Amino acid sequence: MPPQDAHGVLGGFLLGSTSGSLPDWPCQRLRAPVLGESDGTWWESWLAGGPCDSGLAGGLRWRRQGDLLFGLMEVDEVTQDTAPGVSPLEQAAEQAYRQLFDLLDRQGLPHLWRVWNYLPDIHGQEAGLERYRRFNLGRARGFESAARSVVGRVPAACALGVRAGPLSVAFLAGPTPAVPIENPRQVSAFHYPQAYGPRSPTFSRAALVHPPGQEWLFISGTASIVGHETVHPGDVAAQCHETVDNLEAVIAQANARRCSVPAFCLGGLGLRAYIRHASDLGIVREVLRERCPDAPLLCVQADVCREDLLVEIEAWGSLPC
Ligand code: 3EB
Repeated sequence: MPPQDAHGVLGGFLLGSTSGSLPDWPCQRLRAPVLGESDGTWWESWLAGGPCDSGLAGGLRWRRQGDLLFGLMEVDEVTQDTAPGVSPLEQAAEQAYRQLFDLLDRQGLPHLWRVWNYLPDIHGQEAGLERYRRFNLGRARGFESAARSVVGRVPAACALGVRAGPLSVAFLAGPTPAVPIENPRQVSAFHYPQAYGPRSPTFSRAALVHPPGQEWLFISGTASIVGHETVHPGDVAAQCHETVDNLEAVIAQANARRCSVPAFCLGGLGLRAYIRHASDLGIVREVLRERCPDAPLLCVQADVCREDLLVEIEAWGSLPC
């Protein structure tokens, strides 16, 4: 059953299988198997805590409570009328981000805090380029057409391959800039060399954001990358340890910039792990049980955006401030 709240739900996610109908709030549906949960279905929602405004604009569904906005844009690639030399996915990504930024401007909430990107067949080829790289081309163009920077002040994000469905982009935005956080162990993704595609991915390693009286930390999808290179190819346990080292490095950077009195720590964050091979679930859980036994963990089967990455972990936490 979709979660309900007396004051309403701002938006959220449905992961795994469902036969029922979708709720009336914007719900990002991930066609990705939930691993190790008994009925294979997982709901997550952002509670609104008060009356919401909502709307539908050019296929983008949104809901707003106070100065917090959740939106969901799903773009069917097959209905794309593409310009010459632009692939359908690239066009879909550009369109999704254009509409997203249009909405932010209309709502007077210009700051994009966190984006969740999902697409089918992420490693497939489209017009001679891997689809994830096509997505990066379209995303970067969407940022630029809305006069947003593609380096530095960019949101926290994830981008994963799922089994089916449209290009799906969900987001949270607010009235204040996010404080972007980078990882000193890694080259910033927006500065990845051309070897990873003609346009770099547009995300920061984490973002600190400040709803009234609170400080939220969004850590982007984090993987076994040091510098710009994948380390420990083929070794899921070692990739998991390296990923946790990266998460800890990002948390340390975030803590140096935080305003809350208590510090963020890994055990106090909620984790979502994307696992390429469902058969690796046991190993991933074992490493995470050893490194951060207190952190709530949801595991999902999905394709991480480099073929040699076996696992990716994202995190979210909140403190009073
Ligand atoms: C990486 O560190 C792994 O394209 O939005 C992580 C988080 C990754 C976000 C994105 C990609 C994205 O490069 C992949």
